[in-house]
Amino acid sequence: MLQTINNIVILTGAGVSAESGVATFRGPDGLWEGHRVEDVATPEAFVRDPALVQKFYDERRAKLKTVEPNAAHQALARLDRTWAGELLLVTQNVDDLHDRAGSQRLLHMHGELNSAWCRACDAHFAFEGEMASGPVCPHCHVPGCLRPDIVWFGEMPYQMERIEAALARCDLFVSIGTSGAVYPAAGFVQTARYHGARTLEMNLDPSEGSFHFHESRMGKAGELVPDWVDQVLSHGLC
Ligand code: BV8
Repeated sequence: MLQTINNIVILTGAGVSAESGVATFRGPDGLWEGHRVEDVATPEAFVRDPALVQKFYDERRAKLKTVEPNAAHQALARLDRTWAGELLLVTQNVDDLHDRAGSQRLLHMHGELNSAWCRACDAHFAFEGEMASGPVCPHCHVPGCLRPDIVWFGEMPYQMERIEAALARCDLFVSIGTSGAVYPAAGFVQTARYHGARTLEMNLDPSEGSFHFHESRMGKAGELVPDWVDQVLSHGLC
């Protein structure tokens, strides 16, 4: 049943950046760039071995300079420029590919590689260098107090109230390229359905939450997303 839509919330995960050459979290070997997630993406890991964690994020930050937005990022940016109704693109990704493609109505719920958080003065600011050497904070001038501005396991994702409000108002919730393994993001589809939204998943293979969606389209984001954006922009239906 096709319905008219006005307000859209889109959630993306690592799968939307896979065709740009950015590693996903749960590859075949279950490791993430050779590490167990709990060894590099928790506050406890940062206390236990700050050098390992800083190196892990310095390498991923540096890699961003070698990759480009793909057709999925570009199609979502085109939707952002054109859609007259409400639109919020919530990404779990910490890469800058949605930003570089031009998406404006964008929210990084798990932080960004190109941002630093000073533990001395609590400043959050754009950062593109390497952190392992203990650079000075440009705000408080204290050296060696920067951490990646990333939401680790056990930490509260950013702007949850804004996300919940958008989910309560949306007519359409679209999930793209995520395994549905991590909460609270994995629960957004249930919140959207509770509020009466239609729900669509586009993913390379079934996710842990596929059964929650009204519709699931299996395939590569670089192929599925541009077709879906064309469909929405030409008919305003889903
Ligand atoms: C919190 C930043 C509370 C790091 C990330 C037990 C039950 C339920 C929940 C929990 C539990 N125990 C603990 C929790 C909470 C925990 C959680 O959910 N754990 C899981 C493991 C069970 N969650 C948290 O800790 C969150 N915080 O709950 O706070 C709180 C309350 C009060 C006060 C304080 C705190 C915080 C979670 C955030 C962690 N940070 N990222 C970094 O990037 O360095 S998570 C990370 O994994 C991602 O950001 C993402 O969110 C998540 C899942 O990754 P995906 O993006 O889905 O990637 P994945 O590889 O898994 O899947 C890729 C998909 O793409 C696949 O399905 C694949 O098929 C598809 N794909 C591949 N190629 C393509 C494709 N699709 C299309 N096209 C392609 N070409």
